[in-house]
Amino acid sequence: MLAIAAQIPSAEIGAGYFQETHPQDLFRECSHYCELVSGANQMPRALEVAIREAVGKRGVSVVVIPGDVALQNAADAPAPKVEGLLPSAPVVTPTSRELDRLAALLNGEGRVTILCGSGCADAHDELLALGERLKAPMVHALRGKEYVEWDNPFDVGMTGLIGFSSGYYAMLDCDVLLMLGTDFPYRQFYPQGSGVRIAQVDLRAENIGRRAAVDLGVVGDVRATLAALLPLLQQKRDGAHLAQAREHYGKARKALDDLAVGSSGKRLIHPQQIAKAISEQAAEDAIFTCDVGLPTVWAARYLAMNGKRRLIGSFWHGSMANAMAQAIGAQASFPGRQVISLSGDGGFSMLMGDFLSLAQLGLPVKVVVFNNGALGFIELEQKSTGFLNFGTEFRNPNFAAMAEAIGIRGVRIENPAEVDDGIAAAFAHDGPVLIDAVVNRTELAMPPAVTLEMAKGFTLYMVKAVMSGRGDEVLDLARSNLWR
Ligand SMILES: Cc1ncc(C[n+]2csc(CCOP(=O)(O)OP(=O)(O)O)c2C)c(N)n1
Ligand SMILES: [Mg+2]
Repeated sequence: MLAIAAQIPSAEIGAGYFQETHPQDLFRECSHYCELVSGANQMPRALEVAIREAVGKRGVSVVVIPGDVALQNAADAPAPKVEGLLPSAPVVTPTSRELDRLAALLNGEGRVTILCGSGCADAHDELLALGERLKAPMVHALRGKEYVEWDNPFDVGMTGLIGFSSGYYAMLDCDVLLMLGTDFPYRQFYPQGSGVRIAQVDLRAENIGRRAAVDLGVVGDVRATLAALLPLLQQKRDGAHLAQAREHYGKARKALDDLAVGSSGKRLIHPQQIAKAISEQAAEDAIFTCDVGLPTVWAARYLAMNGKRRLIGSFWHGSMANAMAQAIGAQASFPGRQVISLSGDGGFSMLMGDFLSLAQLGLPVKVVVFNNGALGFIELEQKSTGFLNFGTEFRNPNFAAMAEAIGIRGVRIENPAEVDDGIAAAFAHDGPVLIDAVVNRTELAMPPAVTLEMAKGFTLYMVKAVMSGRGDEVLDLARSNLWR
């Protein structure tokens, strides 16, 4: 992404002028490249550098230009050559020595678990061959979900705060952990202690070893590395580790699916039911975006990927209100694809003015608001750490009626029996739609009898246990850690 940010007139910079900020400072933290252009003679070179940085590092570049500089006559510079501006991505394969070392580690005795991140994009075939060869369960980080989970008999779910217990335990209970294209940041979820050996494959050398102490780090892209590695790997015979992890995953999956059923007659919609219905009714190549907060949890657990669908969120910065904004960008870039925003009521309200853009620009985005009347995720954090929830409640309008008032189709769903038809009608509409899904506020099971004392120092595990829907796990954790 290349962003061009305007600056105040160059003669006024540093004088505390009207509207003065320093955009190059503001955006520095969330971009790879961010520079002020002070004169026409820096152009087009600064712009070319910005483009190369954004493409090469697959991220954001920002060029800051004062209006008067933008209006200066172009410098007498040669036109850029497109070939040199957008080089194609390299194929990076480790040396044969490194591949031999990695193969030796994986060929040794012991149960292997694989942790997959977004670096596994385009490597589905190689991953499956690897899982088969090593009889290894695969856990994914959230950003790996869209590349790893589908049609994958080795998948045992996600790890992390909002992950599955099966993902967590498959990583904890192994002898060798192989990290593939992942920078999964929560160190607490990596196996601790000396018993487990860790190998990491990543294209970015600087990422190796920064989350967990690795025994072997290999620089390469996942697909090319696996293709070169596979011929060196022996077929493992013992499938017990994989079978155990799969069984655990099957149970976790079933428990989650059981939560996604709506009981008719009961006027309480589980948000899980909404998410599952969205997944079942969405197009084969739909682009989903999900808000930070509980919508990310529902997306991670109930949206089925297939290699053609995409799932986009603020998975790194974790910045609220991302989903509709990302959906606008996705729909503008792919006018022919179905784009569905899983928005929180908090997130949606935060950037509600931009909702008008859907009508203004004619973007047929389907915005699903999980209307739970609260900053649900925060409420959960408060409760699960022993605090009374505070300042989290909303007095919401009828979002569907509001949408209709501004010329966008609004569908309000208040009853489990209306979910399937309501979503079908909304998706069939040829234009933007808002689905106001009135869902249960307190959805995830609270651990019984948590005291502040117990919660101290266990925040992460508490929240994790709550997320897994199993309050009793918290007591187990507290018992084994505190009362030993
Ligand atoms: C800009 C920003 N502000 C605050 C937060 C902290 N935060 C994370 S999730 C969340 C609540 C989200 O509420 P909502 O959009 O209603 O989703 P819910 O969890 O209720 O489904 C908050 C306040 C954040 N991540 N980003
Ligand atoms: Mg909410």
